[in-house]
Amino acid sequence: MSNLRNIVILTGAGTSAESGLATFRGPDGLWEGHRVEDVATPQAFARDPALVHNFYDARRARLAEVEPNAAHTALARLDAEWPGALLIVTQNVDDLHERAGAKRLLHMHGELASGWCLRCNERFGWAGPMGNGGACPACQTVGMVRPDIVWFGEMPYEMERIDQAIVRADLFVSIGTSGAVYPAAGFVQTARYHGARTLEINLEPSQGSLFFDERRYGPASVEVPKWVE
Ligand code: BJW
Repeated sequence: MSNLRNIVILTGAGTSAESGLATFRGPDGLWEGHRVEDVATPQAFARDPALVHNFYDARRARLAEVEPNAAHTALARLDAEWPGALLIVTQNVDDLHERAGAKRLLHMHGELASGWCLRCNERFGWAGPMGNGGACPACQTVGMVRPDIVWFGEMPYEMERIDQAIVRADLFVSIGTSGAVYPAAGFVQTARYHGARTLEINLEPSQGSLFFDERRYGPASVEVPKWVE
């Protein structure tokens, strides 16, 4: 990595799989018979808020039981030691990157531990279950708090900062993501277009695997520390 300065790392659910958090797609990628595309939309929330709150309450509870794995730790070490620009863009709504110590990190699809009041528009830390919306700590309105998660059809967070980092990147690395969800799935092509080398780390080829110059297939907890060394 001697002639590299600027690194962008995109992470997905496969990065946290070995910590014990389920991925979205594939054989185990269903939640109580629902596809994520049917639960993670503003329309689903408007239709059946209790169902959607249940989905996120269960995942928030599960998150409290798990720990970062060797992939998170290796990325946090790289973040601490890399002298050039580095940005970890995670699609994950868990906090395992920050618990491992990563600092240069963006959550483009929101965070489980955050609530968003649709009445007063405030966002705030939310550790426990939301039940049916809870009371907003800012305006005290009951039943108007939603998970601070980017659902299908909504604009992912921090797109401007992400685009700027990708355009400048010398190396773009994609870890444990299926490449099924845009705009994240398109980052590799933008990075290539602007001259970055591209590396995929995954259990198996993703939907965009042909866009990567280098591919390393195996568990993230093994392949990420090997790459960082
Ligand atoms: C391992 C492993 C191990 C397993 N080691 N690897 C262009 C074309 C078509 C459609 C669209 C388009 N642009 C936009 C759309 C619409 C839509 C979309 O992409 N639809 C697709 C289904 C086609 N996108 C949107 O609506 C987005 N918004 C948007 O585009 O706004 C407009 C806009 C315009 C212009 C610029 C910018 C924006 C919003 C998308 C929001 C996604 N939200 C979700 C749910 C919320 C979060 C949550 O509940 O947690 O985010 S969906 C879900 O998928 C979640 C994830 O972050 C996301 C990606 O999933 P991920 O991480 O890739 O997981 P999996 O399960 O798919 O894959 C796991 C991978 O890990 C696999 O590859 C395994 O092999 C691997 N793996 N174990 C290494 N141990």
